Amino acid sequence: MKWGVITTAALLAVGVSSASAATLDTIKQRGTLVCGVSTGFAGFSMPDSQGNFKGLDVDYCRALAAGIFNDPNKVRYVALTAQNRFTALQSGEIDVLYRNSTETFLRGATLGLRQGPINFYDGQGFVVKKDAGVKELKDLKGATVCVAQGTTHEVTLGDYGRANGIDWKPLVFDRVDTMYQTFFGGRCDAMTQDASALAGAVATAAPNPADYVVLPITISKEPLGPFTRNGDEVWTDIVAWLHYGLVEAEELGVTQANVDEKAKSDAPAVQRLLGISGDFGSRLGLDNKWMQQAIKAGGNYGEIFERNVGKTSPLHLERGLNGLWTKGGLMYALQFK
Ligand SMILES: N[C@@H](CCC(=O)N[C@@H](CS)C(=O)NCC(=O)O)C(=O)O
Repeated sequence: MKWGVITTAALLAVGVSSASAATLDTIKQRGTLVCGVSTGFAGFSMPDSQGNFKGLDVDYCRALAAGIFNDPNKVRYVALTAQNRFTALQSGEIDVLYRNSTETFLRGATLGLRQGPINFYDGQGFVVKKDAGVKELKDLKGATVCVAQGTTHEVTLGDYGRANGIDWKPLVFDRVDTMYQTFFGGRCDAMTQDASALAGAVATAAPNPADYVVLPITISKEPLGPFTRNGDEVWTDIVAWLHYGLVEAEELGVTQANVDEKAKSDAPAVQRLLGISGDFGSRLGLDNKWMQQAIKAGGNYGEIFERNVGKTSPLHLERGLNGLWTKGGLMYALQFK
């Protein structure tokens, strides 16, 4: 009996270390994390005028690099379209995909990929010109609707139109910049994508943002989160616990500014999160202070949200579903225990 237990434990330990050998070891040897992001989606991942990527997804890449290397700049960004994002991960071109990607049954079950904790709850929305007088989706009967290829939106647009007798005509784009140019150039009556992306598009790509309105209607759930490859449970765990750690930090009031001070706290939950007790990081092949390093890089979940997409950002989004569970939202961290 005793032997049986020891043997099982030993086998499990071997299994864990061989899985972790893959992605984390490759990243450590390379000295850089390779993060798949979008080609340009304001608020989530978008290069600034110097070519530096900025956004909520980018801040997750930075926090992850900081957790591994204690340096948020040790990231190489690979800009991916909706069409080529999953193949880039399958082929090993990137270590992790943080690219406003909706988690679905088929993406989880058929692509050889894992879906991590949701870092943004979104929904498919519509933007129209204010003077078009569109009040509800039925007003878009016969309308041309710009939509991006390879997205959940392409499918949902068709399903919703058929189910509700709205004969809109999809105009499908491979490149999002061409889609924006076409819509803002007046060729489509409406454009559909994640509501957050529409807010970003109006704020950054519209010739005159005040001329457009994002309708207060969504036709789907779009839970966005990170993707990793099957077969590397440790790496998938690291990506998952990074998110839980950033949400837990918000719950516990640990911020980018006070993380050093909080590391001296004797509150058990804070000590475990920040690696003062519990040895959590080393169980994943990381420094025990990995979450301290990650929080120092860009703050907790709430700080990342506010800076990139919140009320004071160009997107002006409310926390809504992305608020903490204690404040009516869906952000809920598993415990570091
Ligand atoms: N969340 C949806 C849509 C994601 C998506 O790719 N959206 C397009 C626009 S609707 C985008 O962000 N494109 C940015 C880019 O291609 O760089 C999905 O996972 O299918």
